[in-house]
Amino acid sequence: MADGSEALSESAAAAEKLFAAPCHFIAAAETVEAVPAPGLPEIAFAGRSNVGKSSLVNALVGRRKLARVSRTPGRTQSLLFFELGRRLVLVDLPGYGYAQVGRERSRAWGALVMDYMADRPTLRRVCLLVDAAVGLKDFDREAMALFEKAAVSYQAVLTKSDKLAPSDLTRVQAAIAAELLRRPAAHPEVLAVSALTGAGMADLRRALVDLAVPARLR
Ligand SMILES: Nc1nc2c(ncn2[C@@H]2O[C@H](COP(=O)(O)OP(=O)(O)OP(=O)(O)O)[C@@H](O)[C@H]2O)c(=O)[nH]1
Ligand SMILES: [Mg+2]
Repeated sequence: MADGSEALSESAAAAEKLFAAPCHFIAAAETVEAVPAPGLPEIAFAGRSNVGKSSLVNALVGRRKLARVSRTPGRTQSLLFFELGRRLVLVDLPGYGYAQVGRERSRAWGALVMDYMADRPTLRRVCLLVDAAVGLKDFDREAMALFEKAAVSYQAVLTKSDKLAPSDLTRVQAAIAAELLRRPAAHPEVLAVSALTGAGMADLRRALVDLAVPARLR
């Protein structure tokens, strides 16, 4: 068949192979000094506290307890670095925008993340996670402004898609895509995933595989 479906299944297989590779913790950084030296291409996962960043990192690599998931928002407070198959680094960022964390901590978040991003040539993309049932909030827009300032491209990924009916999910996805059209650093495609059911995970893996070191170079 020359209709493109072969190419599609080829990239899907390549993506599944990458994310099935061994993944291990490399470092936790609470200060910019503790951030490991840049090496492999990196993808960072950002979003409000409790949006499901750690759950998504675990689901991507098919592990349950790699990154710690918590019922208490604001639990991940450092940048967590995980190496995948010697081809890619995944970075679980601390969450922002949790009321109890307060303005002071929120500024500290911005400063730490900005310090990390400002000088990170290996950072290929930020996945900006947005709870499908909550939508974009001003905290997310502030985060986008920060990524833009650091000249880092980002892609919106709706999390917890299992909480919404398919028609509502499509509506939220379209509204966010329309808003992101006005932001040149934003990837035009808005994905939707559920770490709980696995929905959309293959699409997300496929969107990220091209950012890794190609398998043939390993
Ligand atoms: N229904 C549903 N719940 C989810 C999903 N992903 C995560 N959760 C729940 O959301 C809560 C927060 O998940 P985490 O992965 O710890 O969120 P986080 O963004 O890493 O949170 P912080 O590190 O505190 O910023 C937990 O109770 C998870 O079980 C999902 O796909 N569907
Ligand atoms: Mg977390």
